[in-house]
Amino acid sequence: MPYDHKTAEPKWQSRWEAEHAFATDTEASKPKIYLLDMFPYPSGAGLHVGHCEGYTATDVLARYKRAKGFRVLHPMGWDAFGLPAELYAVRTGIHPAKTTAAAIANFKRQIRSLGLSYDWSREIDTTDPLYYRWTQWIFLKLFERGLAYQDVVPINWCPNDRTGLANEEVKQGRCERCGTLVEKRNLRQWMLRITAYADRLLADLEGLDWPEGTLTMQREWIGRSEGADITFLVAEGSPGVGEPIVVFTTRPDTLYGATYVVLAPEHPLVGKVTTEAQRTAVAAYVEAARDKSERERVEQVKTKTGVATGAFAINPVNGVRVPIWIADYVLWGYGTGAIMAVPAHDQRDFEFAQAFRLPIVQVIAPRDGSPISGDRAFLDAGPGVVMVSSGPHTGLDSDAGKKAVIESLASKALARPKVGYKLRDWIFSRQRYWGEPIPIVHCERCGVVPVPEKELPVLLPAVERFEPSGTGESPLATIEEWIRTRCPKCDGEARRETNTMPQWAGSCWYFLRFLDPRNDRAAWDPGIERQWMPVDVYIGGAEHAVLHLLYARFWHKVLYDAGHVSTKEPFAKLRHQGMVLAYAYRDAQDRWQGYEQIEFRGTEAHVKASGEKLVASVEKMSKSRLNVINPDDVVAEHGADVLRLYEMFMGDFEQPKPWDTRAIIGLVRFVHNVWRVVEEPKCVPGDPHLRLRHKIIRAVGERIEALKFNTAIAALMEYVGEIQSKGASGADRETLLRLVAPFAPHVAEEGWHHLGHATLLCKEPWPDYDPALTIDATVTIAVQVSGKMRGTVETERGADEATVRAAAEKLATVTRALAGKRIVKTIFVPAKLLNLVVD
Ligand code: ANZ
Ligand code: ZN
Repeated sequence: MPYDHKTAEPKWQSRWEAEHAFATDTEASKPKIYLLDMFPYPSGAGLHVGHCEGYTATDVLARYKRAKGFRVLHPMGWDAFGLPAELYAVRTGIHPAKTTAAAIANFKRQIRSLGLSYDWSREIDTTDPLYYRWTQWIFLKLFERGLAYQDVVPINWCPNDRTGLANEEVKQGRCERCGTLVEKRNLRQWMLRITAYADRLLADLEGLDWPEGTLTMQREWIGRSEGADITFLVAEGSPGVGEPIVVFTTRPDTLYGATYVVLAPEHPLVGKVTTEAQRTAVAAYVEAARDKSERERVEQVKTKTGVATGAFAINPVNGVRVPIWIADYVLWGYGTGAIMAVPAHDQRDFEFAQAFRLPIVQVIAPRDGSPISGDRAFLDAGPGVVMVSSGPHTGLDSDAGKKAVIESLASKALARPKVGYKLRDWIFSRQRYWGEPIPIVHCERCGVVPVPEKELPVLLPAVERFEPSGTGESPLATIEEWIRTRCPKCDGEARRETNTMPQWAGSCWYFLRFLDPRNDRAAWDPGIERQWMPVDVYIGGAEHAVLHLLYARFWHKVLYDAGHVSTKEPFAKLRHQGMVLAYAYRDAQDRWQGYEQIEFRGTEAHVKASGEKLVASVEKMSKSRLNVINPDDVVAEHGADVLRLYEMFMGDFEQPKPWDTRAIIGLVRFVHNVWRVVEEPKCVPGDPHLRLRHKIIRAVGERIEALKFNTAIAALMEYVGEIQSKGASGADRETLLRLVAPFAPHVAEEGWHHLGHATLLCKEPWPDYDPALTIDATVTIAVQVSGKMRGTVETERGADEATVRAAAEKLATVTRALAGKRIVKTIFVPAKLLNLVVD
């Protein structure tokens, strides 16, 4: 009887569920492993094959580790607050809770159809008041520790979505969501002091088993740089004479080459120092700069813009009068918002100086006197670089020079060492409805008062309209009866905070709630926390390299400091699944066939074969391109096992790879072949595949552990091919099913049942292997005569010298070479080589 996935898959899924097969084992004597997926935003579009890739990988690990005797925590939930549901509500009037519930139901149906072995009794939903009660509780912890505060800040404002955006949500000056150019607006905001943790967020990256690229992105995002604040005083004859202009520089060694100073357009000194003659031009420039976002300003490499103030400042190290300019390549939010410009040694300053004909003075040079090109030398500080034309500091190497320059000015209080960070405090409020209410009330007498813990959660009230007010306030600001409350401190009249938390909040700690999801007295039990944390393997998309993964680390450290968690870091090991791409044109699959060496560059796949280089084009899967593969279709046509196997077999787990509809057939055949082995009525006598079987057990286990799923499946294919053509023993059949089970659990259960077992295969242990049996029994030994290769002999592994020599001397080629000669010495390398040295 052929295998029918359509009946088998739902049958086993129901049985697993009925028997609670994947309930978390809490047996403390077993080793633990916490395997976590980045939980999805339940969008209306449903599951993507990219989701399936990551989820299948953790599921293979989970099933494998359970079989290896681990207690496995493998939960799933929903990151369900967010803008899409709210925008949909604005359009249709349907409450976000409704659309969210429908999307969750659909996601859950899809995930169940894949046979993923989650412990559903731990399911969580960030929009559930029983969950966000604790998100609000953590906010109070942040508030208590002075890490949550209000500030009026220029925020990125999306005029289309009518809400503030975090820096991370702005891409090239545009709203990441809708692409509208982002404006600046001054609004009262809640801020989280993530900068207080900058050094620890940086230092603790050291101990993490994370992809190098992600570590680098976090380091760059934090952007620590050591340097100094140096003071230039406004010169005689300029407005604002004597005012200090403090600049931040990482290169005090270049101070003698500072030929002008630049203020950010927002700098408060701009008005003070601008001369009458320049007033109009400066005002116009400042106005224009207001609408550009920070990132946009940094990225405008080509066209430097700026305007002179007409004023001058004094370079503190040599007394030279330098002009004061205003330019938007200097950011108000970084350092001091003012720089000393050293055009000879800084690329941006060089371009600016060229455009505005400002002097360029070289003050550092290679120590060995090697020439530099023209008047610029963008040399990094380091031992090979010395200061030149720098008065008493001339000849010092750049690192010693930095210190010396700071020291020489420190006595006059014109310089002090400083560490700068790119990291900004996190703008934590959103003027939105569909988010966690910030648990704060504003009292006229007491000011900002936290809602007492026992009054949490602050529930989202029912509303009729979801449109943001457009004044910068949340839709909650229109619900008077909700806003009006009593002050927890003085019991006087007070008003609720109407801002909500950003979408990132719920995902900052969900992995902790999974530990103890139904606890209604605490966010989690500390004893349980110690039994499971940290997350051992965390799998999700690389797009979260700096947002979620930085915020969650920050919250975790705060919780650690407050004594609520036992580990400094939440995620010990992190891996990103490679993106699943689509071919950009129809015949690309034909060009692809038979080529193995693929290199992805952007959206192109370069295929190398016998010297010629073919290019296939690949692209992201997207609705607009009509190239999205719906997992439902694949499950319906081929079954979940085939989808799972294909996702794992497509290529290296961490590399991008295109979906190739035709290659699926290979996996359909594999499932079919597994079934045929099981169905074959007779077993072969004896145990002809003993060594191969042990080898495969070893290979599959090792490759799963290394996340080399594609090569694990390749080993299984080899094994199936061999036992199918030569006949399987009883041990072969059962082992095959055990090894296939993590990848294709349904056909494996069906086969197990067919072999007469009443137990569930997912509860069975992983087979052991004997290391000795994983090594080939026979070896090929090279035979040399006086170092010259004369042939090979096959012997038992472990054969001694005499045995090998006896076999070697039977070879005609060897006999000929030895004829008439005397063996004076033998060199024997067991299992490798025998060299008969003759005189
Ligand atoms: C003089 C100099 C000479 C600089 C030189 C660099 C090279 P990182 O390393 O990224 O921290 N800078 C300081 N504040 C700035 C701001 N608000 N907007 C734009 N640029 C700013 O960069 C520090 C360097 O960036 C500082 O060192 C300063 O330029 C510039 F050969 O000072 B430097
Ligand atoms: Zn009060």
